[in-house]
Amino acid sequence: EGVGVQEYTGIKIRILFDKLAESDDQVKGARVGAKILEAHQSGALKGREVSLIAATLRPETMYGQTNCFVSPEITYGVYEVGDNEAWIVSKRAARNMAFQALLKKPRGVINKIMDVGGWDLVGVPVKAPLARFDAVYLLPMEGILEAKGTGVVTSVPSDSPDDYITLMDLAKKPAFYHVDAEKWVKPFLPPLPLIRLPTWGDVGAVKAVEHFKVKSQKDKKELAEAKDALYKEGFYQGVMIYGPYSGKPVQEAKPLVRADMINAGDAIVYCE
Ligand code: A2H
Repeated sequence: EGVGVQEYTGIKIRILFDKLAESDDQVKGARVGAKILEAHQSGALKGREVSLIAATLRPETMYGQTNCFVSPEITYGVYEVGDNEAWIVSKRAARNMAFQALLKKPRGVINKIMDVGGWDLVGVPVKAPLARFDAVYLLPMEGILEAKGTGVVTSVPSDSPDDYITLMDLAKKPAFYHVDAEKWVKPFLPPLPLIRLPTWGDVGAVKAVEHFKVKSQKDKKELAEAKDALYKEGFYQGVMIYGPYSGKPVQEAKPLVRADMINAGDAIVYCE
């Protein structure tokens, strides 16, 4: 990484507590989302809207979200934002956010309401802004770095080889990954076309993963090749083929989609 500032779009992924309360899904023998649900029903989160903030460099792809990834290895914090909200992010991100005056005012103040482990969130239903689905699910991803972004990665399998191969792994080995693939993964696949690329066509990540023979997340070399090839074209030659900016180049659509989400209260600017 250079010395420059990376400016992310922080996407608000809202927890759907009513839907969570109705579900009796289990993960690793425990009720899905039990800790966060209890805090919302009768504890420290009562009356608050609770969102995970996912850091992305590709806001124009948000129409293609099929789920959101958390790391099973990260303990996240749940932080007070204003009087009625709470955000789930890594501790490191919370510190940066506080100094960007994004959390509780004044600048620099951090009020952590509780901790929540990545595993405590797997299977929780959420609303992802601009996604084609009313509800999607939080799923585990091993490769999430705690030292980057917010530690929360929203998933666009049509355009991100990392996201696509992770979902393939979860669908193939649900018992190993402790996920209910029939309910949380398969209904959202295959990925639908969003961006057209000259070489990689309309669902670029799928084509690149197949071309470079990426069989699982563990094929690091092949995965890196797929990403290189795809991202080289993505920014300069991609054209939107879905949504209100259909027909526009990705470069033009990106700031427009971002501004739409920020104006709707569905996204923030987050820098590090
Ligand atoms: B991107 P950069 Cl469709 N650990 O969003 C691992 N990956 C992370 C992360 C973390 N802690 N935080 C964010 N990311 C991902 C969309 C997307 C992304 C598409 C295509 C490419 C792409 C949907 N996932 O990123 O190292 C997030 O995934 C390609 C680089 O700061 C974020 O944008 O440059 C991107 O990596 C940020 O990576």
